[in-house]
Amino acid sequence: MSGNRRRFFQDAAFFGAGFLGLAEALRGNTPGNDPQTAREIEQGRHHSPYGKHAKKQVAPVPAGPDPFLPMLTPDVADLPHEMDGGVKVFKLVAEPVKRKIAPFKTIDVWGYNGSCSGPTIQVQQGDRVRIIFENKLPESTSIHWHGLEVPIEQDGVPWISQKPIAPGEKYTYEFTVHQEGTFFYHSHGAMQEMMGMIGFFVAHPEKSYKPRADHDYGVILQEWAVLPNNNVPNTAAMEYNWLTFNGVSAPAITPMIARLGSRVRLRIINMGMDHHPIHLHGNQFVVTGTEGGRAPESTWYPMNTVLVGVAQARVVEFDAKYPGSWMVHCHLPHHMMNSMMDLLRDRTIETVDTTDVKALSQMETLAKSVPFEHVHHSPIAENANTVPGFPQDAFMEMGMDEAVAKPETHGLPANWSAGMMGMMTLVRVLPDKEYEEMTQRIKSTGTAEQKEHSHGS
Ligand SMILES: [Cu+2]
Repeated sequence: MSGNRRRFFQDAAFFGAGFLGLAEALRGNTPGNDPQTAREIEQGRHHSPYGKHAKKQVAPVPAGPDPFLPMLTPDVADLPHEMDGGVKVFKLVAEPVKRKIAPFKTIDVWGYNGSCSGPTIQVQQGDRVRIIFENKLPESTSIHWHGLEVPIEQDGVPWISQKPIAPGEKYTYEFTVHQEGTFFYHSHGAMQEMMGMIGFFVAHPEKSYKPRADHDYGVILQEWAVLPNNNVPNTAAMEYNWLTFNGVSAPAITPMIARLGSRVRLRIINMGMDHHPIHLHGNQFVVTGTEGGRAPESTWYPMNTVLVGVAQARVVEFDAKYPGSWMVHCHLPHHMMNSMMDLLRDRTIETVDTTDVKALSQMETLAKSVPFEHVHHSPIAENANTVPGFPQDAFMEMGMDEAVAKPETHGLPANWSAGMMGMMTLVRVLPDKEYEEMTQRIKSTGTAEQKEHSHGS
């Protein structure tokens, strides 16, 4: 078994460790009880997040990168790789994709390897990577490695650094990743970007971040303008009616699961037209990284809302101290909604449908067409119709628990999905016993991306 092959299995093993809740093996990260750090401090080699070494000359520490815990991208698979000598080889295919963004809405987008958002590429600082790219789009394209310091001929800008990759053509990118951090790959055509052509490119650090995280999750922010009864996003639009995390709208987004007492890392990247203030309920976090890599600890301060601007990455971390299902969502009001126009189909919105009976019957008709069970909406006052401004949120709820059920939603209260819309998901912080049960449930039932992880090559 070659070293590289062994290294791959090592990576896979560490993925399994985190996913199956065996992250204890990775814990004990304070400088006092982390052998690596303790040794570095002892030998005067402990270095800052910038990588500046202490001046003192010391004997070399045994070489080799630290094992890392791969990031999980809910609802998106990892891109598998093979080893060729010392090179990690990925095969990336640009192609049209049908993406089910809600139980009643599938859109025609463009992505990579059948996925939109594109599959997650994970490497480690120092890796040599080769991406064998194939264009199955009806037009030319190229791939830009956003934030990565690569030679100009690898930069993926049509006509500037390479010729456009024509339909049916293959092109090979190859470079060494000397950085650590949260990067992305995307088409360098603006309309293709808005058609969905983006994915994570995560470079895990050669030496583990301190403190180490027990869970690592990634979210891609995207926006879509899809007219009623249409499936193709209008990429020239300036207004959006569908907002997604990893290519899925709430409540169809898979919740993130964390063990009570663990440290959670959440990486968020934005490839849209708007900036998104991402808010976490019930917890404070610190921003530990940007699209430029790890931020020095001296810059960390408590927050619970982080603005993720276009083309930016923000990495936040928090200690999951409080059990519960905590919302993570964009706080722009119109990004906390889904378009229901498709459900109306050839019906018109009747502004007189503001009474309980009429609204309820309309919602029931819509729900039946999907189909899912419609739960009676929250109570309204008897004289609601006499109050100027009514209705606002009344009649907006459309619970669809069963239509979006998966292992990660198990145990949520009835009608939990009614208030979940747009860019919105949950971090479910579970005590040990529930966490173990949940990981067993996920393991035995599984979802597409997790199966991908478990047999990846
Ligand atoms: Cu937003």
